[in-house]
Amino acid sequence: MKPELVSFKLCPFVQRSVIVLLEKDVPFDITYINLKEPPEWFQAISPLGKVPLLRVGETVLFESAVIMEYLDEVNPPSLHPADPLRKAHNRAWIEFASGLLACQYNLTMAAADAAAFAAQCTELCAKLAQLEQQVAGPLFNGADFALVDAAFAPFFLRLQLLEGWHPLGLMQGLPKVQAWSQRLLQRPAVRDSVVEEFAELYRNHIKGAGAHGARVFC
Ligand SMILES: N[C@@H](CCC(=O)N[C@@H](CS)C(=O)NCC(=O)O)C(=O)O
Repeated sequence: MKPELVSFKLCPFVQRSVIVLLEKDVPFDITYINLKEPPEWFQAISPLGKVPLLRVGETVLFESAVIMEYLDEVNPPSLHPADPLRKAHNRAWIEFASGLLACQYNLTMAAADAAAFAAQCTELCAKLAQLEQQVAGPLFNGADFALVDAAFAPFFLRLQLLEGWHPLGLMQGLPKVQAWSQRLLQRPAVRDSVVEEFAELYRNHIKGAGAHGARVFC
């Protein structure tokens, strides 16, 4: 059965699953909705009112980490490390990646003024410094691409754009994180995981939010 992802075009959480599906060359459908005016059918099936959803036949899955794991499991070979401890460690860092995405959202869309923006930069730098200790290099676990890499890639794709629009140097002094980010962004599955007009849409989204990030990046 062909899986169907329900998404909106800028969602980093949906992007994780798109990367996994592209890495595994699995056919899928993707339906985009407007999150500001979600259609009734979406409200009826989304327990948290959030994307991603994955529809497989009559079953609806939600939560990006759960969806990634399901897609990985039914499309072997697995992108998780085989060792249970390492696998659990990867899952823990996937959760950390979600915190990083929330921080990036606050930086771009929520920080009301320069002070709040600076506080988000400080928090992001601290989180990235934590990450530097964990990256084996060149990818998170070493040579093999894993689900944990797919979970972080949407963050790095956005960070690259933000740094291009207004250099903040958030990865300065973090050589492993920098090299990891470069490797991820070179992967076709990562590059192809967003719509063609992504950069423009992302910038307009930040502008539209009208927070301090709009003045910095747009
Ligand atoms: N923990 C969720 C987070 C998903 C999430 O925050 N999705 C955002 C879009 S990127 C959303 O649907 N927001 C709508 C809302 O919160 O009302 C996951 O990992 O799937």
